[in-house]
Amino acid sequence: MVPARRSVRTKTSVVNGLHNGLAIPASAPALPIHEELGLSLERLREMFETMLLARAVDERQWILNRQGREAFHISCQGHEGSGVGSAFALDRDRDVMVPYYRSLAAVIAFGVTPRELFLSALAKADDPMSGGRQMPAHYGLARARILTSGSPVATQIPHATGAALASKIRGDGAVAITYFGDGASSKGDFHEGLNFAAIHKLPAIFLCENNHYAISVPSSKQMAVRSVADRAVGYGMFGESVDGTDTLAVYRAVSLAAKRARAGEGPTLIESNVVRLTPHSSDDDDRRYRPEAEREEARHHDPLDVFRSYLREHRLLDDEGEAAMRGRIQHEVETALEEAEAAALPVPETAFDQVYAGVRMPNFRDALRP
Ligand SMILES: Cc1ncc(C[n+]2csc(CCOP(=O)(O)OP(=O)(O)O)c2C)c(N)n1
Repeated sequence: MVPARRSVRTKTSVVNGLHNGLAIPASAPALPIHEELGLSLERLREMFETMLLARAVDERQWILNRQGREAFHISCQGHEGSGVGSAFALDRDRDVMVPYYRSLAAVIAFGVTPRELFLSALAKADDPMSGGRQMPAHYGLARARILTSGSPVATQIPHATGAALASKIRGDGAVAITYFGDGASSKGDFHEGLNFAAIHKLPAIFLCENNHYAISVPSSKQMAVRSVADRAVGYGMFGESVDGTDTLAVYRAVSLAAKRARAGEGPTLIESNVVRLTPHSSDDDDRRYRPEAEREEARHHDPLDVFRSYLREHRLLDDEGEAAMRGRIQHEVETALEEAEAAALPVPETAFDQVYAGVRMPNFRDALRP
């Protein structure tokens, strides 16, 4: 199954009388999309470089996993355009991100560094996400305004609603965005989080990255609606379905959602149709449940290729520019990994620190000493 190449607005937009589209008169000459969106050349290149960096970190993590150095990996490959397009549409000095395990590109765009990501992947003591206590890909960093993640699917959705409520109470103009998959949209947390946010007109953006699978379960087996965005009408909020392999389409949808949120018009549900270019995680084999033709088709919708083609077509990127980006990224990833590998592992006696208040880890080494 490949992502639907469509942009659907649900009936909610009509019900709420909301307008989703830039106010360009029909007679105006068509501008390139990035100009219409007000994106500078520098910003576009930054977006592309962030996508390339996310892919490079991700690919290195697969190698670390296969070498037995990283316990587990869950990939963002195919989700980079959605992560970067959405994060760049927000204000990272003000807004709050509530990510999920495929949000590697989004968290990099919000300021998490490759060194921090490798410290976390290798469960080192200086891992700023959890000091080596969480599994890899459980992102969270106060400095970058990223809420910590839990493992149960969809629990981050009501957390984002809470962050949006806090913003409304404080009146600080912050928007909370949360990311999740199509499978998560069938959980109770999704219903509770969206319902509450819509009732209270909270500044929240619910971004469903629909890669059309929940591990091995195709989306047709877990929802009867055509699009996750169709569910928005049931909550009385704006809903939109976009091609999530198109970075600029996601940028546009999230920019408009943020504008509505800051104007007090409430939350938005966006379905971002992406591709999953890898198995669900390092621990399954998707050849057991996905036909090869379908996996091959997904590779033709790689968001990196989609964005590169756009930049090339508009002469915004040449061979030299791309080679320079790739060189910088290779150096950054190598250096970050070297530093993370040289860093210390957590001391066993600290295992309960920050996990249970007032509980000390028994000193097993002394206890087991003959
Ligand atoms: C409550 C709960 N049930 C099951 C799991 C195991 N699990 C981890 S990821 C996942 C699939 C989620 O699929 P989806 O929401 O579509 O996201 P995707 O991985 O496709 O991006 C499942 C079932 C879990 N972590 N939590």
